[in-house]
Amino acid sequence: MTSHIKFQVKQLIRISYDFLLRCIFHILSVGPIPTHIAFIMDGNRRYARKNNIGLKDRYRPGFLALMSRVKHCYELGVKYITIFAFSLDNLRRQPEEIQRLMELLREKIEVFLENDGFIKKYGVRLYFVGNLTVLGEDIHAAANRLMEETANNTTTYLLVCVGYTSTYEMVHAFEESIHLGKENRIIELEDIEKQMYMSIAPKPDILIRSSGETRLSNFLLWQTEFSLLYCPSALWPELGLWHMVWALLNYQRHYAYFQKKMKN
Ligand SMILES: *[C@@H]1O[C@H](CO)[C@@H](O)[C@H](O)[C@H]1NC(C)=O
Ligand SMILES: *[C@@H]1O[C@H](CO)[C@@H](O)[C@H](O)[C@H]1NC(C)=O
Ligand SMILES: CC(=O)N[C@H]1CO[C@H](CO)[C@@H](O)[C@@H]1O
Repeated sequence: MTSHIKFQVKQLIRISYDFLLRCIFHILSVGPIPTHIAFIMDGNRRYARKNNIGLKDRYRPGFLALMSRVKHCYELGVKYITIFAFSLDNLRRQPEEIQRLMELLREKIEVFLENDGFIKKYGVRLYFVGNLTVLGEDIHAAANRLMEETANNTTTYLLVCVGYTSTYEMVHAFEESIHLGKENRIIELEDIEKQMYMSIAPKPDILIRSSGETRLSNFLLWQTEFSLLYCPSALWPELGLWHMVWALLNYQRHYAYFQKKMKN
């Protein structure tokens, strides 16, 4: 009997807590809202180890967390979300793990292509950013199809960085600028910026990296000069609404500073 009551009290506390967070979220939505939030989804492996999740399902909790965070952001009015799925460096991990990630990616692309409830509801345009040949032919083709299917959407954007590293992006952009540059013409900053893969979006206002790591790990080095960095210790699947509230509060507190910096 007492354990039953204890359970109910716990439930009640949890529901009140969620309700409270939602209220705070609503209050914050009256203030300035970032246009672009980028995520480094770190800590999936540690989370799986902590919770005895096998290799097969290692990335599933992380995917659920991702969808939940993305929806909250879109509902709040954030237009662009960028996620660091896996870098070129990640590909040096165990092949079995890469294969799992690829399978999950393929499965999710197929779900999006077949049942576009999420895409429709939020008017999402999907971009895969980076050297997509690392995906292999099948997944590359599916990714291209998904990009084409959503190409007319303009409400929100989801940028999925795969086979991406910042240094690779820069080299690619420099090469393109030189290639496109006319003879005897000095290459300007804008020429290079235009050739960056990420030029499809404004620079991120906030970069969140989970699991307490405070490195950028070759992600958006060019684009984060004025971004607010937030590195909560929560592992990626544990990153919750509370962390988003905290990031938003910090953003709003420093909003005047960011505005000034961005203009200069
Ligand atoms: C993309 O990656 C593939 C495979 O690693 C490589 O062969 C190719 O040169 C890369 N493409 C570019 C444009 O760098
Ligand atoms: C996007 O718009 C163009 C031009 O209106 C149209 O030809 C194309 O079929 C549309 N694509 C999709 C996937 O709806
Ligand atoms: C709001 C909006 O334009 N949604 C469209 C996004 O793209 C999908 C797939 O083409 C359409 O079905 C939606 O209507």
